[in-house]
Amino acid sequence: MLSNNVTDNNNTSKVFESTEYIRNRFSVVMSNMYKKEVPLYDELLELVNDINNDVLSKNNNIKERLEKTGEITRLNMERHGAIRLGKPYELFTMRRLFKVMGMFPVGYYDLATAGVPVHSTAFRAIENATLNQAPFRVFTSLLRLDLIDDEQLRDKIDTILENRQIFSEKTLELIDKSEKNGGLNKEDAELFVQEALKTFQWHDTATVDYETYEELLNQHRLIADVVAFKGPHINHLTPRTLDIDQVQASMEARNIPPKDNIEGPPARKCPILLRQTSFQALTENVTFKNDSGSKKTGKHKARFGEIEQRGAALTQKGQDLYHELLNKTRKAIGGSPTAENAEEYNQLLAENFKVFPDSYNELYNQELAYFHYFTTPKIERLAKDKIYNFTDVSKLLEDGYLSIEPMIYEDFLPVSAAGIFASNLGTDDAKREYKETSNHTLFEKDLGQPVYDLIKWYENIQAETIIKCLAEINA
Ligand code: OOG
Ligand code: NI
Repeated sequence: MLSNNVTDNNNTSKVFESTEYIRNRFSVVMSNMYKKEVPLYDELLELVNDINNDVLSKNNNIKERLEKTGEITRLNMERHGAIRLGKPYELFTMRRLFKVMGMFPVGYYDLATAGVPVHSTAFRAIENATLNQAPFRVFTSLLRLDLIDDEQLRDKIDTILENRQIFSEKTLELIDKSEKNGGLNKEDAELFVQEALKTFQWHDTATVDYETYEELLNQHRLIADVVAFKGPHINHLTPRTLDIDQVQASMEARNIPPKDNIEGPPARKCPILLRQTSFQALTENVTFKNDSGSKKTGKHKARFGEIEQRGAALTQKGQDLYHELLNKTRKAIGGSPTAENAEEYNQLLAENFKVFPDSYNELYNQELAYFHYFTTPKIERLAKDKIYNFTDVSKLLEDGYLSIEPMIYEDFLPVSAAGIFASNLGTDDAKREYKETSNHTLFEKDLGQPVYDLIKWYENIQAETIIKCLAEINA
């Protein structure tokens, strides 16, 4: 169904697989790999699936909304993963690799302010229809060596990273081929998926000796995770749930130890943005080798499980209000919540968010969220002699010729990301502060292109749905 009958530049009769097909295929093989690597992930998928089915069977309005926006078909396929890269070449090439699957960098996230020496983007599809067909995203971070003040260690890291190649020869060849021809045929697409997957797999042998590992770890646990291994192992793969509170409450019964609090906004009738929780990183055995050939076994914590619930995408005004209320709550309890004050934090968060309107009508009226527009059967009754345009939209909506459904937030939240990072790091790491912050320009230079602007993306998609409605009305 997702195959695309495209011919290549030379107009030969080769048939390319669609990028959606390749992306879905990649998401499936990655999920199968992660199930084997982290068995708790499989358990979590089962839990999320049960809860989603339960929510859908009990709430017809949620089901209808998801059917209308086209999200119902993607719900159980939806995943995001995360990787951490070491050097600019890796980010540059990762962009090219993801493009083969129709994934593009959206947004810039600065995590240095939250004590994590990386900056990031998320690779994902950028057309609404293809997002529904293949909803796979990868949060991708690049280590910021410029934030490491120990010059000697910085040089050492530089040398280690200089000597590593995280992509197989075959992957690089197929990226070239896809760029040159404008796509990959069935056989090449499958080969690409299998080869590219290798970059994301876990290696239980470190590339450095134990002393170096400890030195990296002492600088920051995350630096050890990026630098001491052969490649950027996927560190979590997150399914989407329709009720994260129910997942959080059911995790312990299944022996999946949850994080102390859910990141993001509080529970609401109309969910906004993104709420996330996770289970603690596994402690895994790693073999370290030294020059004399002797081996030492140590432990490494990096890979964890995460679950998310997605809600309405917010306008700049909505995001500003979200951050204001979140910061107010964090400030009142003295920063990130801990196991001891998680309950107090949740109560205060719910209290503070009472001023954030909790009906889709109000979110629309106050221009706090983005919406998909739909025509209603009533448009048959509209006068045929008038041409309708953007200025008529609110009146058409008011009079019932149009209806709206919230647009789902497709991206990430830096404060939540930092909270997830922190729950998997020692407290000392979580409290670190880096003086210098955002380096958006350098990130885009290393990436090799600008990232898509988040707000502009939602505005454009919203406008697209309005244009489609107007075309129907004016037809
Ligand atoms: C990335 C964490 C960010 C999210 O859901 O916010 C993320 C990482 O730990 O590498 O995946
Ligand atoms: Ni995540």
